[in-house]
Amino acid sequence: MPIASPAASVALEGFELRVLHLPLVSPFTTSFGTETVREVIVVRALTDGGDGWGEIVTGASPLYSSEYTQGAWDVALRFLVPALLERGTMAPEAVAEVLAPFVGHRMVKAGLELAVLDAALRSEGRALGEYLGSMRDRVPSGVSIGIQRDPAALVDAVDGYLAEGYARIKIKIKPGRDIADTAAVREAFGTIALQVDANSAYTLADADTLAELDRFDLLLIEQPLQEDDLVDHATLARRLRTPVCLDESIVSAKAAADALALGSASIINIKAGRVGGYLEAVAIHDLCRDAGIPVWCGGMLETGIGRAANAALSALPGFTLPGDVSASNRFYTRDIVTEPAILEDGHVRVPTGHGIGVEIDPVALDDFTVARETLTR
Ligand code: NPG
Repeated sequence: MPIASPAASVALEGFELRVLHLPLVSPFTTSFGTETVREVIVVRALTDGGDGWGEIVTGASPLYSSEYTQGAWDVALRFLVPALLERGTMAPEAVAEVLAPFVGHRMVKAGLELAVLDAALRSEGRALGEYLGSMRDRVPSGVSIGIQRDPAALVDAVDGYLAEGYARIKIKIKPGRDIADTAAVREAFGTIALQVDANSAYTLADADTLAELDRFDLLLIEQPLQEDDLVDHATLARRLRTPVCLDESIVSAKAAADALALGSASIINIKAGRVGGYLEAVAIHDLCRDAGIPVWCGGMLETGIGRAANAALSALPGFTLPGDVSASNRFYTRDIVTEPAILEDGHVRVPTGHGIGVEIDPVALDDFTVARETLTR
């Protein structure tokens, strides 16, 4: 269902942007590379109703998508923030429309929109979850595990996360690190909820290999082919018994509708950053729900800001599969919020405080900041 009751308008007085470097507890390897530090941009909207916080989930390099930190920084300060400040007073629902003339840069738009939304909801004393249409007070928590040294090391890693209580395991795969890794996990742990993520590492020529995954009864295979391969994904989906789920390809509600019409996916991963914001994310949720397509919330190694918002989004009724909404300590020893997400009985709680429902730890924020810029009206 669309947002039941719109948020208040706020007068925008300025935006502070910071680049943060957060060390990861262990290296995170995907088919596109290894990260040891999460580089992220934190947004603070300065408004007449108080501050609001958002997060731009671009990484240091354009490897997952075309967006990356320095590009995001430039487009935000040169075009997007000035456009918002020029408009002055607005409801959060108008942010996307003000930014629509600027092509792409969805992660930047999402971070700016979240900051304005947080400020507006805090000023009204409303929680983001309630605003978005959350139906649950906690959500099952899945964990995403990077490619390890070898299958034995992967089994050890999975063992540790299962012991912590994670409700679902996702492993990263790439050509040459797929069948044996998946077989090792399935053999070691039996019928656990298991899925794989290829991050676009294959082509249709790999269909025979990917079909070998069918014997492992996976929940899904995520984004096997390139971002713009909707037709090839449809061809592959007809060939596989494992459900195909799209991540990188789903950049908007329109892209989701196209993918469903073509039969490119039977499950969709929703990430607010990738689609341009939490409101577009709700629109995708709604259209998938109407079509009977399960969705789940993806993760981008968010700080406590995005992690809180993702928990709220994941509590919408169409999120019927566990998301990559893990505890903060899955990635970080120290977060930038005072109450980082924790795992309780395999679940993460949906914050109930005003706005995103978590408070910033100003000392941690300063400690991780490597660049900072403020634009005011
Ligand atoms: O739990 O936040 C998390 C990480 C989930 O695997 C995860 N994210 O491809 O979905 C992905 C991957 C990712 C992370 C992609 C960071 C890009 C940047």
